[in-house]
Amino acid sequence: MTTTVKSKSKSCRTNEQKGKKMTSQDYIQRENTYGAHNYHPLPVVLERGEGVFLWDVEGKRYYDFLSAYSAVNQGHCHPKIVDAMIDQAKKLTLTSRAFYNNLLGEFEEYITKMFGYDKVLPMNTGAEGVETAVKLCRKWGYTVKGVKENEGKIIVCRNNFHGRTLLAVSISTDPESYGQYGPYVPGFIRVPYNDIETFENVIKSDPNIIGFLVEPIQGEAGVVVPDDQYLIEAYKLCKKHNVLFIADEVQTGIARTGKMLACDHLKIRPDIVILGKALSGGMYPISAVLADNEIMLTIKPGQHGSTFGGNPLAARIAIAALEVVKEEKLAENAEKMGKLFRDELAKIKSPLIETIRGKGLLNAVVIKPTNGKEAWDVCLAMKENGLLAKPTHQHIIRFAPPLIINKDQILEAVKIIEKSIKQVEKLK
Ligand code: IF1
Repeated sequence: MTTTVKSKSKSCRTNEQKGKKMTSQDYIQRENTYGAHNYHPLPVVLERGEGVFLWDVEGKRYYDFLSAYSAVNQGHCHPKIVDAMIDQAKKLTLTSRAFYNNLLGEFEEYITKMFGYDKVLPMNTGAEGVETAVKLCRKWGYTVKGVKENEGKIIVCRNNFHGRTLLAVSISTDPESYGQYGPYVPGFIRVPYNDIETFENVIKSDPNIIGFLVEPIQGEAGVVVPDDQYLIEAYKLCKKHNVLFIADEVQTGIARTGKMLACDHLKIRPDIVILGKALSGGMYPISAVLADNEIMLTIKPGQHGSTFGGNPLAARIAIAALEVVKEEKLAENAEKMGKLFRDELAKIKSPLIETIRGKGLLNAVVIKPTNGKEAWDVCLAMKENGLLAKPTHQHIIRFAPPLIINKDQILEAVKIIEKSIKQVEKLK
C-alpha cells in the first residue's frame, strides 16, 4: 500500500502558496498532481485568447493554428458571441426539455433554413451528435426501411474518428482509441477510406446495411482528403441501395473547408448531418443533427434527449455563432486563405516536409523524420517562435487557424513555420 505524504514544509510550498506569481511549470505541475493523465499537452499554459491569438501565463503571444480542433472558427472570444452569451446567461440558461423555452424554436428554424433540412435534434458534444445520428439511422432502418430489428448494419471507414464514447471507440480502428474498452458495440462494417470498389462490394452484399457514417475529410487521421469521386460515387450507391449517407461534419463543417459543409464542395446532400465544435464558436458545448422528417420523426417523444440539449443559452450562442460565420463570410475567407497558406508552405524547401494537403483552412503537413527529429520537435520550435499546432499520429502536423485570419497573418505564420523547420533541420 503506497502512501503519498503531502509535505506542508515551507520548502515544498508552491509559488502560489508563497504568494508569488505562478509560472507555467507551476500550472503544469498542479494539473499533473490533481488531474487525470488522459492528455499529453504541449508545454504551454494559456490564459487569454482573442481572434487568432492566444497568450500564455507569462504574457507571450501565439498564433493559434489548432483552433481547439476547429471549434474556434470564429476566433477566440468573438465579441458578438460573448455578448450574446453574457446577455442570455443573465436571463435563462437551462429549463430542461420538460418545458418549452423561447429560444430553441428560433435556433431550430435558423439552422434548418441555413442548411436546408426539415428538422434538427440539438445535443451537446460531437460524440453525442454521432450517437444521435446512429440511433436515428437504426430507428429509420427498422421502422422505415424494414430491416429486422437488431440486424441493421452501418458502414464506417478505417482510420475514422467519431469521438470517445464507447460507440465511437467501438467503430474506431485505432488501438489507442479502442484498446481495453471492450466489449464493443456491434453492427458496424469497416471499409478502407477512399476505396470505392470495396465500398460497392460491401454495400451490395448485405440488404441489412442501413447507413454509411463518414467524415468528408478524415481530420484526426491527418487531414486525409479523399478523391472527389469517392464520396460522389458512395453517395450514389447509398441512394441506389436505400442506405443513409451520414456526414460527420463536426470538424469539417461550419465553413472550415471553404464551404458551410465539406459535402457542399461535391454538391452532396447527406441524409443526416452531424455538427458540433464551431456551432458555438468555442463558447459552449453545442452539437446538432440535421435530417428530414422521414428520418427525424422516427424518434418519438421520450425516446432520446439530454439534460442540456437545446437549452436557451446554447440556442442563443449558436445563433450568434452562425450569424458571425455568415456576416463575416468565413467560408469564403477560409477558401482564399487556405489556398494562400498551402501555396506559401509549398515554397519552403526542407527534407522534413513530405506532403502538404488540405481544403480551406483545414490543412496538414506530413513530416519526414530526419536525424531523429520529428513533428513534435517542429511543434516545440513553433511554440518557441510564437505559433501553436499539434501533431496527430506522430508525423502529421495539423494547421487549422480561426477562419477570421487575414493575409498578413497567414504570411507571418508561414514565416514562423519556415523558421522553425529550418531550426529543427539544424538540431543534432
Ligand atoms: C479530443 C481528435 C479532432 C471529431 C469528429 C466527432 C468528434 C470529433 C470528426 C467528437 C472530435 C476532437 C476530440 C478531441 C480532439 C479532437 C480531435 F484529435 F480527437 F480526433 F478534432 F481530430 N467527430 N474531435 O473530430 O466531438 O465529442 O469531442 O465534441 O478527444 O481530444 P466531441
